[in-house]
Amino acid sequence: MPSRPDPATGQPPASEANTPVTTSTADGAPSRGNAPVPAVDPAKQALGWMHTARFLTTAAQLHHLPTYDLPEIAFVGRSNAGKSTCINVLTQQKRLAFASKTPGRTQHINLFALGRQGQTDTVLADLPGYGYAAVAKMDKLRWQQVMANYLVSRTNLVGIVLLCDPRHGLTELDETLLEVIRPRVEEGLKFTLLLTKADKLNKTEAAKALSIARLQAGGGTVQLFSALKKQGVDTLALQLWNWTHPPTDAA
Ligand SMILES: Nc1nc2c(ncn2[C@@H]2O[C@H](COP(=O)(O)OP(=O)(O)O)[C@@H](O)[C@H]2O)c(=O)[nH]1
Ligand SMILES: [Mg+2]
Repeated sequence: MPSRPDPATGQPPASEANTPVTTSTADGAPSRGNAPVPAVDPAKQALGWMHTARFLTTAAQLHHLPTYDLPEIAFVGRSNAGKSTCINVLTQQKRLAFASKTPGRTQHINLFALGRQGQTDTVLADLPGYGYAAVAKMDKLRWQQVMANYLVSRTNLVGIVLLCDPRHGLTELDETLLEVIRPRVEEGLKFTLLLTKADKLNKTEAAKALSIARLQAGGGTVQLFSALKKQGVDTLALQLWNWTHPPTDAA
């Protein structure tokens, strides 16, 4: 059976790793030598892994961005979609992604490192937000070029989280981005569309937003997320863990 390593230790999940050892008693009857170990919640462990996030580096331009021989997950979305808030809630660090709000850094690509004991096993990339109210056409084109180049040139990229405020729906720039992403998703790139600020929707609106987004996303998963209500945080943490730690056939 395939097994995944444990987010906390890099070892197989407790349920498998700690399978009690069967020994024999004096009368030859099998008995369990080890006391049962409580099951570990994989989502909690994934959150623990997310919490190890630390600032790695920043670059104003793509060609200045170092490439690491590690799986990378990119967070993209229009400005104000809730990207910084999502990264902060996910990593349970109040100011991690807001660092990118410091003047001059808003258009930078910021990388964060994830991994226990300072051993980086995954890189998170916070890509510049896009779609400011009065963004110049040239800026739009430049941004699209940066995104397209990023998606094509980051050979270590394993997954993309696209954030969208469902009250505004997918914008033209989201659609453009999806067109670049889709062929890569078909090649195996992981993708999820996060509908942010879900706390602002009632049940009917949420269901409607999900079904529309599923049609538009065309691949990957679509999920509701609320930083305020902590909705979807566990699911996303576990999903990112699974993207970067695919099961190994330990058969
Ligand atoms: N109600 C609500 N507001 C949110 C949520 N996430 C972010 N926001 C707000 O949306 C605004 C933009 O968030 P921010 O993370 O800075 O967006 P970014 O530009 O995509 O990084 C801020 O005022 C946040 O407080 C959420 O889950 N619920
Ligand atoms: Mg931001």
